[in-house]
Amino acid sequence: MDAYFDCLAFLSIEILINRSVYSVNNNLRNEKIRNIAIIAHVDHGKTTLVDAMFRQSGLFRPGLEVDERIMDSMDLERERGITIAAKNCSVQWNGVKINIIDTPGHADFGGEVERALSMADGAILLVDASEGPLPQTRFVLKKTFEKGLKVVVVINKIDRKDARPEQILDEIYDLFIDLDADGEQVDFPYLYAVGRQGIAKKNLDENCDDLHLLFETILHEIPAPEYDPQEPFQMLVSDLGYSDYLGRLAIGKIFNQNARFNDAMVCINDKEEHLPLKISKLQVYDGMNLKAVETAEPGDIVVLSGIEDVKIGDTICTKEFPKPLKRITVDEPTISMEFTINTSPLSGKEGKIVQSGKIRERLIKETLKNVAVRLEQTEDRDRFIVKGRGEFQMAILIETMRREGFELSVGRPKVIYKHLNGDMLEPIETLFVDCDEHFLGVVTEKLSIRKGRLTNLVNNQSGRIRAEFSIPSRALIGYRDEFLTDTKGTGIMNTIFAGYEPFRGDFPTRFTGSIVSDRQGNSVAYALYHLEPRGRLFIVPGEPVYAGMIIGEHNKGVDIHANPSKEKKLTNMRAAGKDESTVCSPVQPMTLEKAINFIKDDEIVEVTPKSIRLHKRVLSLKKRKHKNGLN
Ligand SMILES: Nc1nc2c(ncn2[C@@H]2O[C@H](COP(=O)(O)OP(=O)(O)OP(=O)(O)O)[C@@H](O)[C@H]2O)c(=O)[nH]1
Ligand SMILES: [Mg+2]
Repeated sequence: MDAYFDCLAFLSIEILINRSVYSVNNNLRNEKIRNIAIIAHVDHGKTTLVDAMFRQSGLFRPGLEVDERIMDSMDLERERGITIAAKNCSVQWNGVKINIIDTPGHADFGGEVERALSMADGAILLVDASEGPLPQTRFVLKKTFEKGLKVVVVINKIDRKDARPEQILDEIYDLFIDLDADGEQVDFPYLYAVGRQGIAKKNLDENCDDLHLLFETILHEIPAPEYDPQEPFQMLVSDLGYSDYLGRLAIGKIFNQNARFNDAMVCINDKEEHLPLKISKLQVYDGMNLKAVETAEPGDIVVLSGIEDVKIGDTICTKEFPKPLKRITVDEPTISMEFTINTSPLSGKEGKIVQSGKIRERLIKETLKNVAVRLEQTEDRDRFIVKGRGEFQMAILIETMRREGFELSVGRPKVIYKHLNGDMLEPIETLFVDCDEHFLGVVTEKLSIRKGRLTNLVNNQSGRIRAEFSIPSRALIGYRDEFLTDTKGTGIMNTIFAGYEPFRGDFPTRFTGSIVSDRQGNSVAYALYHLEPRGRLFIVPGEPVYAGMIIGEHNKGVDIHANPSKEKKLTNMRAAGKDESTVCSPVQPMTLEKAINFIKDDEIVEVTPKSIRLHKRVLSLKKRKHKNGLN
C-alpha cells in the first residue's frame, strides 16, 4: 500500500514538474497554458475587458497611463471604436499563461471569429446585461459549438441603468437550448461583470472589486490545450503577419511536440505540397508584445518566421512525419463587388498607386490575411471581383487601400446567388428591429416593398416593439441609413444570415434618381443654388466636375442632367428687384460607405486618397441614351 502511495506521490511530482496531465483519451494537457477567444455581439465590451485583464495581471506598472481599448491598434479601429481584426495577446495568472484572442463583434468580420477559434480551447462569451443575446451572439456561439469548445458566459455591463442581468441569463439559457446545446453545455459557468471597471462576480449581491473570479474560472473551466506525445510536431497556421526584418510571419497553435529555433520543417499547403522551411525566429505572445524564445511548448500560440509562401490553414510539421491538420473552413462569402482601375477624367491626380497590377497584388495580399475575402480575376485585366461577408467589410478594405495611396473604382455590392435544379436562390437574412411602436408602420411598409416578411412581433407595452423580418440580403444594402432616418435615429437593427431561399422577385434598389453633370468644369454657387430644389447635392462650389459625374440625388425616380458650372449671365441692365442670394446650403460630405450604398448598378464610385466621387458607368450622355435605347 505504501508503495502505491509512493507511486501516486511520484506521479503528482511528475505532474507538478511538467504541469502536464493526462486527459481522458490518454493525451496530455499542458496545464501551463490556456487559450481563450473572447466573443460577443458588437460593442458588448470585449476589448475593454481585455484592457482590465491586462491591468490586473500586472502587465502595466502602477500609475502608467494607458490608452483605452489597447488591442484596437489599427487606425480605423481607433477611429471607429470597433474591432476589425482578431488579435492575439497573453496575460499571466498564478503561473499560467492565458493566450487571449480578442475578436470583432460586427457580423461582417465573422470570418475573423472563425479563424480565431481555430487557436482557442475555450471561449468567453460576453453578453450585454441590457441588450441581451443579439444575432452575432448566436453566430459566435454556434461557431464555438461546432468546434466543441467550452464556453464561459460573462454577463457584462451590469452597471448600466437599464441592466436586467437575471432576465438576460434566462435569455442566454434559451439561446443555448435553441442551438441544441447538450446537457453539459447548458450547464455553462457564468459570471456577472463590469468589464470597464475590471469587476467580475458570481452573484449579483456579492462584493467584489476585481477580476480574480474571471481568471480563476478560466483556469478552472477552460481545458488546458491537449496534445499527444506520440504524435509528431504539428502547428496550424491561423494568422499571418509581416515584419520588415523577418519577412512573413506564420501565427498559430502548436498541436503536438515542441517548436525549436533553427529547426528544419515543412509547410503543407492547400495543394498538399511540402514546402521546406527553417525556423529563423520563434516568438510567443507576452502581453501585447512578442518575445523571442528558443523553444515553445505544445499548446502555445507561436509566431514563427522562416517561410514566405505560407497561407492561413497550412500545417507546419516535420519533414520526417508530415501530417496535415484539418484546414480552417469559414462560411462562404455572401456579397461580391467589382473593383476596377479609376478611369474617370480626374484619375491619376490624387493617388500614388493607380495601376491594375498593383491593385491586383494588394487584393491578393488581402485574401492571404483575411480568410473571409475571395478574389476572382475576370477576362478584363483591369477588373476584379472581390467577395466577402458584407458591404461594411468591403468599405473597410477600400478605405484601407485608399489610405495606402491607392486610386480605384468600385461598383455596387451585389449578393451572391446560387442555382439549384434550375431555380435561382438568393441569400436571406433574419432582420431584428427594435424601435418605438410609432415607427413600426413606416418600417414595415419599407421592408415589405423590399420583399421582407414580418415573422414575429413582440410588444411588451413599454412603448418599444421588437419585430423580426425575413428579408432578402440585397434589400438591406443601403437600408440602414433609411432605417435610422425613419426611426429618428432611435431604432436598432441587427441581422443574421438565415440561408438561401428562392428568389423573391425584383424591387428598385433606390427610389430616387441621380443629378448628373453634363460637362466638364468647376462647379459654381449660382448653378448649385438653382439645383438645390431638385434634390440633395453632394458637391460644393469650386469642385471639379466632369460629364457623367453624379453631383446629387434627384427627388424623383429618374436621372436629370445639369450644368453645375453655369454662371449667372452678366447683363449691363440693373435688376429691378433684389439680387438673388446664392448662398448654398451645407452639404453632407459623401463618405465611402454612403457612396457604395447609394449607387445603382449603372453607377460607379471613384475612390482616391483625397476624394470620393460618383459617376455613371458610361460617362457620355449620348452613349448612355444609346445604350438604354432612348436614341
Ligand atoms: N456601462 C458599461 N460600458 C462598457 C463596459 N465595458 C465596455 N463598455 C463600453 O462599451 C463600448 C464598447 O466597448 P468595446 O470594448 O469596444 O466593445 P467590443 O465588444 O470590443 O466591440 P467590437 O470589438 O467592435 O465588437 C465602449 O463605449 C465601452 O466604453 C461596462 O462594463 N459597462
Ligand atoms: Mg473590440
